[in-house]
Amino acid sequence: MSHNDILTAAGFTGQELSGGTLPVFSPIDGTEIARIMETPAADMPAIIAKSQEAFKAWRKVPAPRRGELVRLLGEELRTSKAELGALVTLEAGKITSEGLGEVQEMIDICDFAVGLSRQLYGLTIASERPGHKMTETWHPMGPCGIISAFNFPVAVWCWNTALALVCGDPVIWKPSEKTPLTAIASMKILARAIERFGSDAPEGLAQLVIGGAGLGEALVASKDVPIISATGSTRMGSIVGPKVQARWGRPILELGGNNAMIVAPSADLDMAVRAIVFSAVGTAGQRCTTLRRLIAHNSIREELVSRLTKAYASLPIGDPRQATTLIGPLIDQGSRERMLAQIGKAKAEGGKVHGGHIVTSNVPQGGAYVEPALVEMPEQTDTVREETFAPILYVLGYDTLEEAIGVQNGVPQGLSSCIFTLNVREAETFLSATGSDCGIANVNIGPSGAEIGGAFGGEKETGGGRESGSDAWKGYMRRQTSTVNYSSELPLAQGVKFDF
Ligand code: UN1
Repeated sequence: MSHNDILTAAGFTGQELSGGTLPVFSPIDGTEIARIMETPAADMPAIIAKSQEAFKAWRKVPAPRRGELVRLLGEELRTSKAELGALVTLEAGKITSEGLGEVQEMIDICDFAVGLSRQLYGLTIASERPGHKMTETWHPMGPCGIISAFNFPVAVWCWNTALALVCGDPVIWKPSEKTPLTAIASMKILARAIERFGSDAPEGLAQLVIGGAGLGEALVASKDVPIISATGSTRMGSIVGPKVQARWGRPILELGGNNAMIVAPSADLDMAVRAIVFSAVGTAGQRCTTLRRLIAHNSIREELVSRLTKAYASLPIGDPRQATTLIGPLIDQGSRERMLAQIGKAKAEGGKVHGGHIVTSNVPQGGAYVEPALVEMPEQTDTVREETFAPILYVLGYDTLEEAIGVQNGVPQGLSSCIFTLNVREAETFLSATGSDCGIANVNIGPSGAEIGGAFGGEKETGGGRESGSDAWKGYMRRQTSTVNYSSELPLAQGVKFDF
């Protein structure tokens, strides 16, 4: 499909796509596909005030009824999956299957949140006093600001929005400046769900702001936006986190990853190779969960590298709209320059580089296409410790599992990790308190492509936030502990006497 066909199928009119100030480019060929209107920074106070108004109404709607809106959103997403998936491909450059997969991730989290809307369980707690009852209840928290990145332009919004909505919180979304069209299209899909849902949904329940960092700063600075869920670089998070905390807001941060795989001597190498290739080069290495470090036992390291270089050479690189393509473009030329610069630095540190060249033949001109790089390193250098948002896989060797776990944990980031082994002692050690220090630790599965049912996020410079499944919903609500005295006495806790 041509650029225009994709835009039209996603419901855009010519008028919406022109006359604004924010240029939008397709990474497929670098062409400008729209110039859209930006939200004036001066509008932010009114937008936040509207969200606060919406909160006053939405928190009174029973949670299962709030879940009905999310159910309808899931239904609308099912209907629009092909069109939105294609738009993700056009605007973010993801291959077709991954564009569709991203929309599926939205649908999945909607399903999860619908169930959750009837399960926002609190606790009853044994009171030490006679005739007393203690309970813990979860209440809506208030507007949730969502700052999302280009690489998962819609799924991350949906993780946050589906949970926030069932939890009783309105949302204000500031997407990446590189991917505003997928955001506008997602909001149209949500608008259709709201239309069907009816008047229980207050105006301003979900708002979108389009433009630069100033808009995000307004959300981050406002006491009226108690939750800020931000996905992006560690640099961004190191600014956002402290600012939100300084005004006693709650940051949910999902920042950089530098994800590793340990390949042990007993590993099923055929499976490991498949997992490595998908997680290192899928999404052109632009997932926060992308495999960036391969820690291979020295007895199998050479064989693994030789299998991988062969596999890498066979990967179809090109137009992400073609069904056979596995590696699409990087988001832009700047990204490609950063990749090449990091490869140069790794070389200077003693790295032996396979691949990593610019690709210009058999790809659409104007896009930033690259061969994925495999870089054998003598040790875990400064360059290896940095996250580069591109398909560079550093290969390191090890002799003992303890050493491998040390290397795995020896980076500032702590998002995802995995081990390939058939040895239960090694697997369980890796998952134990002395094993991986990451938020996600897998066995015989790569580090990327997590299901929505688990809590998603990581430690250290990854920011500590959790989104998506498990009990991540608690991050979107406030906890209230209540003690009710149904006796006719007034005993004090801890046996304190205060008679007068
Ligand atoms: C991200 O790259 O910001 O686990 C999110 C994964 C996806 C989500 C990635 N489910 O790779």
